[in-house]
Amino acid sequence: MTHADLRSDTLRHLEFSLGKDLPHAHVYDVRMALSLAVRDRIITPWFASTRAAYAARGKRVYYLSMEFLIGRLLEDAIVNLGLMDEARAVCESCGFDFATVLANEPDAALGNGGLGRLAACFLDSMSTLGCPGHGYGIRYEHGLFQQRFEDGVQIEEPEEWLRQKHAWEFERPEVMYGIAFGGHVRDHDGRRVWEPDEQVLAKAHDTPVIGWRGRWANTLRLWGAEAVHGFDLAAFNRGDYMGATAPEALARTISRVLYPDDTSDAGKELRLRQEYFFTAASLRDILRRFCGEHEDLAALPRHVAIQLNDTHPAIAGPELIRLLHDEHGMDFDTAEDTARGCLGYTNHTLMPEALERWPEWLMDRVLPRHLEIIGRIDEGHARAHPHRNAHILSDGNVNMGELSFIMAHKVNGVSALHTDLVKDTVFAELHRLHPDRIVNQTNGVTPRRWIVAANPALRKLVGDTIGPRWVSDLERLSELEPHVDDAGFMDAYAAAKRTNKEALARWLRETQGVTVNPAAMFDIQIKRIHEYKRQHMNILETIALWNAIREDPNGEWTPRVKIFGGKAAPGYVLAKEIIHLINDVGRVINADPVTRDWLQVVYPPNYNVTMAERLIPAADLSEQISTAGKEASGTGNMKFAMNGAPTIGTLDGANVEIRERVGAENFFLFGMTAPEVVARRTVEGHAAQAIDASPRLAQALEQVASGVFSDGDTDRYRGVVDNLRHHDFFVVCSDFDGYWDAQRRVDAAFRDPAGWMRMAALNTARSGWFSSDRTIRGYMAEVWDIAPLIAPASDLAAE
Ligand code: 6GP
Repeated sequence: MTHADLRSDTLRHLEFSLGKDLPHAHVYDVRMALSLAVRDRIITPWFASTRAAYAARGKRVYYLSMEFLIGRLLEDAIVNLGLMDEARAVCESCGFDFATVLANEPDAALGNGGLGRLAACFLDSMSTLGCPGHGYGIRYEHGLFQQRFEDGVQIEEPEEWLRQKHAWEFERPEVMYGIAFGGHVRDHDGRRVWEPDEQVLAKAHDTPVIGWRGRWANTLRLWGAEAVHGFDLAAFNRGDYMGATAPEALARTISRVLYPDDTSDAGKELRLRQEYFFTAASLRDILRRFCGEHEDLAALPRHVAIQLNDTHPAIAGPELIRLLHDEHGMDFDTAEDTARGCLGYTNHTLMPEALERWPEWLMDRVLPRHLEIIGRIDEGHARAHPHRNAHILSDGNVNMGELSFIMAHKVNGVSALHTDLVKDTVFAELHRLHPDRIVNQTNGVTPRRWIVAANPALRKLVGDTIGPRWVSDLERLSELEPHVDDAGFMDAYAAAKRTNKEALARWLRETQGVTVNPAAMFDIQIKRIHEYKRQHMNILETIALWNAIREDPNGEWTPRVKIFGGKAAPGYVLAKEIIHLINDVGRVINADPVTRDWLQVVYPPNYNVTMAERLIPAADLSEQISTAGKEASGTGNMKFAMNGAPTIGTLDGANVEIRERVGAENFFLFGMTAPEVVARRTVEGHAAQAIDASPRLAQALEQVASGVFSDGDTDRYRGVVDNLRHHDFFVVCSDFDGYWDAQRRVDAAFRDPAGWMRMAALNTARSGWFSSDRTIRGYMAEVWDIAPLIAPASDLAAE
């Protein structure tokens, strides 16, 4: 395909799909027209993949997830189809800057953080590998809230990505299911029959997901909620205009907002309804597809692998039993075994507040038949294991973690350490009863987005050095390793990093009005704001460093820009206080003429996937400083490593595996291990002891408490300060000195530019294992038992 083809298709869409003449076109029109022209090129491989999947009569994977944090899609499609140069030329020939056109697309922020972004990387890898499957989720009208700062305080505003037409989706009004809620269960001739009293329609919206080089495309199917009878004409005719639209508004509530919370049970009936809504619609769709191809429902596990992305779709177990037993007449035990044969469950966090539990009364009200089925699953499990303590139903709650475990044939953690902790803590007893069920699948990220699209400078250098095959075979990055001794290569590597840092500096100047020095170290912590992720430890270290520089302004310092990004759940008061503190500290420090050349704090608001794509390639240092045992895996840590930013971090989550692979000498380790953290917490007054032992920390805390950063307001940070002084569950104080020392090792290392770059390049060369292609291969082999339908890209001749 030539630039002329893409251009004529774009102009045709501009005219006939957008109804615009080029001289009058806005950037929106050009972006939409280009998107439609690119989308057209996905259709043929998409149909071919669907036909191949049907022809194979084999197994398909269904990835059920409340979140798909896909971000922007245009550049992704262009990259995967290899249309970069053509697309750029089309924009330029139309008189538009390519980057501006790409930037016009709203981020599809249909997720909170790691779990949702992982689902998006998995879709990319499944399509790249030719693993036939679908993603199933909710088409939220409002994605994750928009964050802005008012005097340093987080303000949440509704996100409006669907104000404009969504270029990538196909609405499927013919694929619609009635999803029932509420009512009662009655006995009919010895059969239990659910008589619901409410119904909402689930309508499908499909987005094709194209893999690398356009060899395969799967579907992301998102459900939108609609009312059965959307408009009450009688009410309207009575003059009750609000009442007339009430049924529609009520039904639509289900797919209206993404819950802005990634670690705690929202405890809302609406959330339970959302979970059932998309799970039930997806299962109906899966059974419809299966029944169109096969007769015998007992064969379901041979054709269907359903992955539960955390417990949010856990109701899939009882719902599948209900469909097989109540509706298709399979006997209960066979239905339960059949369901289990299909289901896999991924656990993404050990945080106790994130393990979903629904009050039985609520489940009874919303899903009465499911509560009965859950009771029966629980009793059956108790009969098989008479001395067990782990129950699905306990203390008036339905424990969705236990339900997921018992209903899945495989359960996985997301890093080696996390999987061990899953075995030893939350599911210790169930693991003992089912020792073969838990497996590990360490997370990964897609190099198509996180290197090829996000870091063109590095992509070019890697391609020039080792050829093109690394993109679908990331372990080949190791072929870069011999080049770290080659001065020419290292100069080019440093130049690529410098290009990215200059681009970030420009963006910060243009959008935030902040001037930073691209020669300074860009030290970046981007992720949800949470006490366990310890952004407050980072900002306390910043204060201590500020103090140290002021005491000795002529000392040997390393210039640093500390960059933060991330949102706090709106109801998480302490996390919001941490955001305020970072902004306050930044305001004071950035205004200090003595330290300005050495230390700056920058916190651009509204961190999202697009901002991550901008920050990560420009990073020198990756902050992965969670309390050991708390971060299940992390995936940002992998993106930084690939893009040549060494980690400062604890032995937590996938940091452990990153360090093993990149080498201990290319990783700045500090802090207690997971068992040491547990032991430390039992020491009475551990926080006070640590503060007494660290004059630096004591001083920084005292400055925060006494209002140095809050215009003398001694109340503003009482929450954070009291928590650290008296509770400190996340052992910030006890890890502080270790963190400080590690940062000084970082400073010293950065003062040797050649040594630093070598470390950065070794991080890139040794991070090939963290491709989500590797992760998906692991799921295919160990959880889904499915083979790809295309040959491995590594078998292809180099393009
Ligand atoms: C996150 C974990 O916190 C993170 O460590 C991990 O990398 C990511 O999942 C992907 O596995 N968990 C969530 O985002 C979450 O909502 C319920 O967990």
